Amino acid sequence: SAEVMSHVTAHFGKALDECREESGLTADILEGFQNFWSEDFDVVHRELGCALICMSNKFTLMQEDARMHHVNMHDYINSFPQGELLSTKMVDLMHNCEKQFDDIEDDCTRVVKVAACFKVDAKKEGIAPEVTMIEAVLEKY
Ligand code: BOM
Repeated sequence: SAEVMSHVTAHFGKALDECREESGLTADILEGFQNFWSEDFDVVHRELGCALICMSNKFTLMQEDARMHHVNMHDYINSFPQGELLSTKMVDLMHNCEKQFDDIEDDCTRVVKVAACFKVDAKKEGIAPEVTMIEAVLEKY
């Protein structure tokens, strides 16, 4: 559900500050990670891909090849309130997107394409949160 996704996004997004320097993702491009879900934010910057790799590595959600670690991602999502409602769906959606861009060699470029695909598909599935929903739970993490 979108409610569960708001918790996952709020928690995952806390790692952004630790990853800004090495990724080059400025506040000018993305001020807070909750804005990833905004209609007004285009998921296009290579720096965001680099940041997502760095953030994922803080929680061991990726393998060495910068592809999703399926078991760890499933467990991570399950750790949130009602996470079991979303974990299998989210892993499936992400993997489906990964397969579509598997030919892109540059890790940061590929991951931002996967993230853009995931945003579109999550909206289609009705599990994309509103920015205000994320902001309402940011203080819990
Ligand atoms: O092949 C790379 C797989 C990882 C792609 C990362 C996509 C992340 C989308 C960004 C939205 C995140 C919302 C919640 C955090 C999920 C970890």
